[in-house]
Order: sequence, then structure tokens, then C-alpha cells
Amino acid sequence: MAKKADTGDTKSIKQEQLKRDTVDYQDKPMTTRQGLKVNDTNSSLKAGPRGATLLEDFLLREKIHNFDHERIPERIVHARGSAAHGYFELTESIEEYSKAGIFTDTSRRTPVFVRFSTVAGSKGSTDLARDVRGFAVKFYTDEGTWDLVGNNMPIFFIQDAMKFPDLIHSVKPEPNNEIPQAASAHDTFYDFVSLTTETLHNHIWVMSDRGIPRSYRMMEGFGIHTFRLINKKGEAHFVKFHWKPELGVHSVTWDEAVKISGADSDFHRRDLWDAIAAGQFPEWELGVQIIPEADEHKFDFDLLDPTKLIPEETVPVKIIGRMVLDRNPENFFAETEQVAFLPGNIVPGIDFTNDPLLQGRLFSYRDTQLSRLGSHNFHQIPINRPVTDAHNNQRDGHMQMEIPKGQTAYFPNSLSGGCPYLNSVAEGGFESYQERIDAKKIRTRSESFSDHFSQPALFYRSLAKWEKKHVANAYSFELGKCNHDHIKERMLWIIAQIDTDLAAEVAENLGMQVPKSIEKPINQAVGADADIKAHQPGKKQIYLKKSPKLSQANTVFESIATRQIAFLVADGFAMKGFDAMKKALEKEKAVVKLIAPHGGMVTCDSGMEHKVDASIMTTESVLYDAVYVPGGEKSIDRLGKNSKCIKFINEAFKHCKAMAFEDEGRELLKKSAIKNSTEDKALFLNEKPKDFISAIAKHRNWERMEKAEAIAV
Ligand code: HDD
Repeated sequence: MAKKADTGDTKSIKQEQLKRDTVDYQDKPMTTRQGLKVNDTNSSLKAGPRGATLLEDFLLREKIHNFDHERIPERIVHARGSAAHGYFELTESIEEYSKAGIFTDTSRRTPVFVRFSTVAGSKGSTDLARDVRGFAVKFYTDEGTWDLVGNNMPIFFIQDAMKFPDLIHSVKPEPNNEIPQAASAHDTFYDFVSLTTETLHNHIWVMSDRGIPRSYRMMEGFGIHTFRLINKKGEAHFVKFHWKPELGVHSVTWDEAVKISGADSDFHRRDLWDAIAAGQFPEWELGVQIIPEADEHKFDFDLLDPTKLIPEETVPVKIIGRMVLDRNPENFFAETEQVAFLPGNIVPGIDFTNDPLLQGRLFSYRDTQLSRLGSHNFHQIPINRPVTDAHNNQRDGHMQMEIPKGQTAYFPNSLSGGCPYLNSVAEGGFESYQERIDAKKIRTRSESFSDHFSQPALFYRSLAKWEKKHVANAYSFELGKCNHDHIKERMLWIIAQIDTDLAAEVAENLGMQVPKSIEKPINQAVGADADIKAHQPGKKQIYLKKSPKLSQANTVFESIATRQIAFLVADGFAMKGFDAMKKALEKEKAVVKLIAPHGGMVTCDSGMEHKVDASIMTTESVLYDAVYVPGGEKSIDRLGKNSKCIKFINEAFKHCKAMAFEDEGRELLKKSAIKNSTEDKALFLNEKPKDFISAIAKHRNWERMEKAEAIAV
């Protein structure tokens, strides 16, 4: 059993296991794959220096053969991602609900591997696409591997796995011209969404700031489906899983997202890597919402419907553990690319429900690994191997890496003494929950799934004013990119079912009217004999006025740890103020970056040289969380003549960031579009670092939003 380490030593069983498979080429001679020492890897074997290459050249053939097969198919969804190792610790046992060791043993430290991702884009696409983010956690538990394969939003687009290929085909680049990449803003997606109103709830989350996170480290995670917990007595409770980030939930604006995509399309990947490399380990709490089986039908929606969340105000989230990511992978391909998550990987004490989306996923993930990883033995790849030993009679096939001993590969057997032997439930053998089933076999959708409007409306009502504005802008942008008016009209009618003012604002931006009705029923195209009624959206209900927990305005605003602060400097900048500000920010674990008109070194007014982190030519304002400009006449004069520097300041203001100017630094402010803005809660002129720090912790000054809109950059 992996025990919690008392010291800083966090080495886990998984880490030790991976270490055995890690190859270190340092101080080693170059060899072929067969171990033959190589003395030339630069030229092929030829008939004379200018002659034809010989077929005999086995060295060339081996090298090129490997190169020709280096790529594997990318994931059909969630192709773009980044991952890290870490651990999970239980802080409170929930023994009364679950017998899983991971939920009962508070002394354990369970190794995890977590992969974050976007959904729609290809492997090389931008991190900052407006999209759902995947949040997949592999727990290497003592009882076998458990995968919680979730997203950063608590609901999903569709209710039945049968529709997943349609959803994905609609959002992926259009099949005739393969446009657009990593973007939902196109006709086929909105054609599908507007004909499939069950998508609305997840869709409005994507239109909100949740669709463009500031960092993977600043996202919530959700298991989405209702799962079951099973205790020692065999009793079941329903459960929803939540990950809550220590740093709070924060996002960038759409204008920034677009610009970050150009300035650094690896922004989230780099952010995660750099934070871990700097010892700033991202951390989440694991929370559960637990519902007694007897309460299954007490809700205004169906617990099996994955397009519904249970408001935290209705069932509070109980925090039971913490997850820390403390190690970057050694090799992206071997670990991050080859990791295979399977929602079907569970352990005793956790079980599924009949959520029809979850049921389909149980098949799909195992199946897809065959196309992606090429062999059903993908579980033997080091990153996918459990930390428990695996013994069974499954044998052979492509890329078998083990050498199973003995005469038998069947059960029952007497020739091997009945081994590998079966385990009773008391010995930890897995037993599916004995759910009573008495039903007709039928291809339909339960009518209890038909409420498509109440929760998108609840989400929208719960947002702060600035969040609502962002949603209206996002709808306007996305629909503005569609070419077909009938699709936009259908969407406007649907948005009006969420909120009429929202629909009116979007319609105005599109130069259209919100239609009073639509010609044909929504979801008309469900199939010849299909149960059209079951696919029609029900009437909107208001069972909860607001759910404040859904708004990012109510997240954590405590820390500035890992926030990137741009210090704009040129030769001659004043040390007065600079040093105190730098020390104060670094004390709070923020990252100070010196940005200057040139690379190399920059000299302050006391003659000291300081290393420039980025020349202003190579960086952009959108990559930083806040800006500080120290004084120094010479420095400010130089910066004031640099138009990129003025743009840097204008953009930081536009994006509502905290900004501080010292002494002559204020002259730079005058040259910018901001001029002399006073009474701005995140704009500081010769003020104490303390105030600047608390403004950075608030992430953005959204009160500035209207004024900021007017800034043209
Ligand atoms: Fe899925 C990958 C999350 C529904 C089929 N999915 C994948 C990943 C995440 C999710 C995070 C990336 C895992 C990784 O990092 O390797 N998917 C979800 C969530 C869903 C969901 C939260 C609904 C609640 N997915 C879903 C359905 C199907 C799939 C209904 C098919 C019926 N998903 C896949 C897949 C992928 C995948 C095609 C692609 C690569 C992979 O599995 O390993 O099988």
C-alpha cells in the first residue's frame, strides 16, 4: 500500500514502476535497435561518393523505417492535451458510502496521472479555442486503476451515446473543406445544436467564460454522470464528483484568447509545465454530492440525464480529499500521448448508473484504443499499467510484452491448481451492483429527460453582469460566423427560451429579429418512426432562482501565486519602487518578468544590470496577468517612443488587468489611450504593492469593462 510520505519524498509506486521503463541515454554509445554500435549516422551507404544508395544499407533502412512509423492516429476527440503526474490523498473517509480503499483509507497517497485537453481541435491546434476542457484523472489505486474521465463543465451536450458521432461530426471541421480548425463557430455545429435542444445547457457553458480558461490549473473538474458508491454492506448511494481548484476558477476574455492563440498557442501547456517545474504544484479538492437511493425521483430533473447538474445549493458538495500535481512527464509521447483513459476502469466501491451516455462510453473508450494505440495490449504500455499485479488468462496478440509462464490459459483448470484463482467479494473481488431491472426492451428517450431549457436559464440567471455580457458577445460572434439565416433564426428562437433580453442583444448584433415562433418543431429530424414527443423540449421551469456557485464571480480570489507580472523597463529605469514591488510580488509567489525594448541585459539608474526575460518584440500583453511600470526619465522616454509598448499598456487596460505606474512611469500612461484614468480600482499610481497585489488576486476589474471596450487595440 502506498503510504503518505512524512518528508518531502513523494515518490510513488507508479513513479518507481515508470522509472524501471525509463531509458536514459546519457553517457551511452549509440547503437542500432539490436545493440550494434554505430559509427556513422550522417551518410547512407553508396556506390562511390556520388553513386546510388545500396539496398544493403540496413542502418539507413532501420532509421527511416522508424521515422516512417513515428506517428499514431490522434484521438478522435480531445486530441490536443497536456498531462502531469501527482497524487491523491483522502482527507475524510466516506466509509458509510463506499468500500473503495481510495475512499476509506486516509493514510494512503494514491498516484495519479491527469490529462487536460480541448475537445474539437487537432493535436497541433491552439490551447485557447473556445471549447470544453477535458479533465481526465487516472488513479493507480491498490485495488486496480480507476479512471474518472470528466470535463471542466458539470454537464454534457447530449443525453445518449447514440448521438455522440453526430455531435462530433458537426463541430469538427466541415468535411468538404476541412474548415474551421478548433472552432465551433460554423454552420454545421449550429445546424446540429439548433435542431438538438438538449445541447443547450452545455452550449451556454461553452459560451460563458468557462469556455476560455486562464489556465488548466484554474478550472473546476466534474465527473458529470451520476455514479454509484457501494459500501461494505452492499448498499448504494448516488454520487456526483467535483474537483475544486485551490487557485479558483478564472478565465481570459475572448479578445485575449484570439490574440494568445497567435502569440503562444501552447499557452495552457506551457503554463502547466512551468508551474510544476517551478515547484508551484497545482492542487484541487475532491468533493462529492451524495444522494440516497430513496431520493432518486425527488429532483425536478432526472439524475440519469447528463445534461443536468445538481445545484450545490440543493445538495452541498462534501470535500473528501485533495489532488496535487507535482511532476511533469519525462516524455510527451510515451506518457501523455499513449495514456488511455477508460470510464469502464473502476474499483470495488464505485459503480455505474444507467445514464445512457455513460453506458455508451463504457464501450467506446476501450474500442478507440485499438485504432489509436494499435493493439489490445495497450494496458501493458508503462503509463497504462496498474500498480497492482494483473493476472488472467487473456493472452497473445500484437505487442504482447509479458512472458506468461505455465501450461494453462483457461479457467477452470486443475493443471495449474485453479490459478489464477477467483476472489470472493470479501477478498476484494468486483461484483456489479445488483440493480433490479424489470423493463421492456425499447429504443426511446425517457420523457423525464425532456426539460432542455430550465437549467441553461438557471445558469444564465446565476451569472454576474459581466459574465452575461461575455455570453451575449460569444453567441454573437459564433452565430455571426454562420452563413445560413435559417440556422441563426432557429438559434435566436432557442436563446429566447433561455432569456429574451439575451436573445434580443444577440439578434441586434446579428442585424436580425428574434422570431416569434419557428416553422417546424425543433428536433424534428429524430427519425422515421422515432418518438418525436420524447425529443421535444419541455416547458421552462424555475425551480431555483439562482445558483450562486455557478458564477465565477463567487470563486476564490485569494492568491497571486504563479501570476505572470510584466515589468516594462528600459535602460535607466529607477530602482526606487522597483525593488520593493518585485520583492513584494515574489513573496506572494507571483512570477516577475522584465520586458524591455531589447533582449540581453538592461541597466537601472544605479548602474546594475538586470536580465531581460523577453524583448517587447517577442512578447504580447495578453500573456501576462498584470503590468508594472517603474520610474526613471530615460527609461520612460525610451518606452514612450516604442509603439508596441504603448499597445502593451492599452491592451492590459482593455483586458481589465491590474496596472501600477511609479513616478515618471505615469508619463507613459498619459501617452496611452488610458490618459489619466482615475477612480479605477485596479489602476495604481505610486501606491503600495499591497493594493496592487490585492487587485491582481481579484483577477480582473470588470467594473472597467465598458470604458475598456472603447480602447482600440
Ligand atoms: Fe469522451 C476521449 C470526456 C462523452 C468517446 N472523452 C475523452 C477524453 C475526455 C472525455 C476528457 C480525453 C481523455 C484523454 O485525455 O485521453 N467524453 C468525456 C465526457 C463525456 C464524454 C466528460 C460525457 C460526459 N466520449 C463521450 C461519448 C463517447 C466518447 C458519449 C462515445 C460514445 N471520448 C470518446 C473517445 C475518446 C474520448 C472517442 C477519444 C480518445 C479516447 O477516447 O481515448 O472514445
